[in-house]
Amino acid sequence: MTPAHAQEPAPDGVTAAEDLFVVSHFGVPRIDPRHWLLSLGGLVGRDRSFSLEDLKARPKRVVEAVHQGGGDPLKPDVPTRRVANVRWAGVDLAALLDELEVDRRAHFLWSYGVDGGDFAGASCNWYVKDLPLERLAGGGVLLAYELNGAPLRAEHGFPVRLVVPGYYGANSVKWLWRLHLSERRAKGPFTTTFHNGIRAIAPESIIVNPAPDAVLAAGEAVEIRGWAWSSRGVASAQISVDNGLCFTPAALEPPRGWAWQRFSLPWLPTVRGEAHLRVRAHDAGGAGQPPDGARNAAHAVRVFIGS
Ligand SMILES: Nc1nc2c(c(=O)[nH]1)N[C@H]1C(S)=C(S)[C@@H](COP(=O)(O)O)O[C@H]1N2
Ligand SMILES: [Mo]
Repeated sequence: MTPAHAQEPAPDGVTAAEDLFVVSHFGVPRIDPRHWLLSLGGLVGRDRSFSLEDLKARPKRVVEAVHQGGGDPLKPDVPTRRVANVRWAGVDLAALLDELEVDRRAHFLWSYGVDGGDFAGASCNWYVKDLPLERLAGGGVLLAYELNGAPLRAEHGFPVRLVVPGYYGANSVKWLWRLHLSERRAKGPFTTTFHNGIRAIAPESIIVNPAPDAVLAAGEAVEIRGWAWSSRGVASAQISVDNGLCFTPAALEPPRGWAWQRFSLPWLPTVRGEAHLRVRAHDAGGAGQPPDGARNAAHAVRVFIGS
C-alpha cells in the first residue's frame, strides 16, 4: 500500500493518474490483452466470454467518481484519507447484462481478479468480491478500461476492472478475468473477513488548503478549501478554526453524480500561535462524520499563525 497523502488536484477536481494511490494485496499482475478474455457465467441463459475488442465495440460510458480506499482491513477505525476523484470509462455493466438472459434468482455478481495469495493468515486463489445486483439499478457500474481518457495502467487493473461508483474501492475488482452470477454471497477472505460489507461510502471531507503545518500570517486572509463526498453526495460542509468548538458552514458545490464537491471558506487568522482547523460533512439524510475513531472521522489540520 502506498502512504496516504492529500494532494491538491487540478482545478476541475480530477486527480491525475500519476497522483492516484495504489492498493494491491498481491502485487501487480501484467496481462497481455491479446490473450485476455472475460468469462461470464452462473445464473445466465448461457455462458459468455468477451475480448477487450468485444467490450470496446459497445457504447463507451464515462463516469466521474470519487475513488477511495476503505483503509487497512485490520484497522477499520483508522482513517487513511486515501482518496481521489477520477474519470473512468468503459462498458455499462447493467446494459451488458441486459443483453443476456439473467436468471431472476441471481442476486450477487462475483468478480474475480487474476491475483491471489496469502493475506493476514488467509489464503485465496483470486481476489474476489461480490456485488449485490440491486446496486446496478443505481447506475454507473462499469467494466472500465480507461482512466482519465487513457488505457488503465497495470497497477489500476489493466486491461479491465470493475468500477462501482459510490462504493469503497475494495469493491472495484482489478484485473478481471471472471464474472459469476449467483443467488448467494461469495465465500472468500475478501467477502467474509476483510473489507466485508464496506460498500457505500460514508460522508467524508478533507482540507487541502492550508496544508498541514503551514505557516500563515496574522491579519492575512486565507481560503480554507477542500473536498467533501459520500455515496449520495453531501448537503453541507462545516469548518471549525478552533479545534471543533464552533463550526461555520462553508460554501459548497452542489452534488454532481458521484464526484466529490469543493468547499471553501474565507478565514482571517488573527491570534498568533497554533490553530487547529477541522471539517465535517453531512449528507442530505443527516449522516455525518464522528470526531474520531472511525474510517470517516473528521479531518483536522494544524497550522501556525506568525506575524
Ligand atoms: N484484483 C484486485 N482488485 C482490487 C484489489 C486487489 O488487491 N486485487 N484491491 C482493492 C482495494 S482494497 C482498493 S482500495 C482498490 C484500489 O484501486 P487502485 O489501486 O486502482 O487505486 O482496488 C481494489 N481492487
Ligand atoms: Mo481498499
